[in-house]
Amino acid sequence: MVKRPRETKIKTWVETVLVVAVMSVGAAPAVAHSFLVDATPSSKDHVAAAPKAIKLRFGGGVEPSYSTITVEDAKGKIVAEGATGKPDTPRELVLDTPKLSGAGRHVVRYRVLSTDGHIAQGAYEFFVDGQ
Ligand SMILES: [Cu+2]
Repeated sequence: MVKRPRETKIKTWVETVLVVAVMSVGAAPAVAHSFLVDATPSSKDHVAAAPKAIKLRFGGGVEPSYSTITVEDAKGKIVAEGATGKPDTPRELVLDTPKLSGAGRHVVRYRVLSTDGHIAQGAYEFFVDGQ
């Protein structure tokens, strides 16, 4: 009879963990992971000239010092890398691209640390039509 209360306790603990796990899964869509919600230029955009900066906006706060954005030009060469943020816009990251030039398909890749501890990463393309 010494074992009984302990078994009950463990069972209760397991049940609690399961309930919390199920709740977490159910609540997942409501939790604002820092997915990309907007970008300038945006995915599939056609712009007349190479942009001087890439701006990404996420669904939640991001940590600039643990985040990276890169841009590849039409030749696949990385022409800019980094990410800066401002305290008053915690969901935005900017990559200055002063050396970006030339027409064609450009690829933006990002890997960011969300303030909730998750990593969000992805890539999209945009097109420079002119020049
Ligand atoms: Cu998250």
